[in-house]
Amino acid sequence: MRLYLVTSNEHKYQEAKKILEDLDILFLKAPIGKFEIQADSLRTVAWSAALHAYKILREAVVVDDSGLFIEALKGFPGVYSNYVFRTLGIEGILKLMRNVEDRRACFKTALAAIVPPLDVVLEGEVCGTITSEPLGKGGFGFDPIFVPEGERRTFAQMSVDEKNKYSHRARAFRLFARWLKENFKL
Ligand code: ITT
Repeated sequence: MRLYLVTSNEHKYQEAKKILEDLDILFLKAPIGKFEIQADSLRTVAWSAALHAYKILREAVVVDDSGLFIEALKGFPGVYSNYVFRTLGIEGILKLMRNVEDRRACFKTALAAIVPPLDVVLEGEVCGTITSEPLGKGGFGFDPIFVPEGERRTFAQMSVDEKNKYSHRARAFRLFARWLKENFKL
């Protein structure tokens, strides 16, 4: 089976690939971009992007839409994480969090897949805390300021395998791997 991940983000592809590597599938980055609607839930964004990609490719597709939800900011940047990362950036988030004691935050992923004749939407989540300064050079996005529960290092201070032990994306893709095994005997 050939399965396309629809994303412009190479890091996402590398993280997901490690989770799916035991399955007998050819996991590729799609030759088309991710079509992103503006919506207030990750599930809606992921599902509409998957549908759009499937209509073009007519092959099995999977989309991951993710975001960082900060408790003290009432869930901001959430579904706007991509835009906020490109505009305010990490420094902007740290500024908003200056002198804020409650540092709790969660990363969430909604994964939508169309694997004919079936489709599915799954979720993954990891909670932790926002640091007061960026730490580490690995990963992408908000990785340098997020420490998952049970760790002292940020995601940016970890290898892909270490991040995959905890991450929202890895959790969603492990559920997806199980779903593929159960439904397609891979
Ligand atoms: P695609 O939409 O093309 O897949 P993207 O990077 O824009 O790539 P999202 O819209 O799903 O991905 O993610 C929104 C933002 O949330 C992203 O730009 C990052 O800043 C942040 N983000 C998502 N997952 C992350 C992770 O595992 N580590 C750090 N930041 C993450």
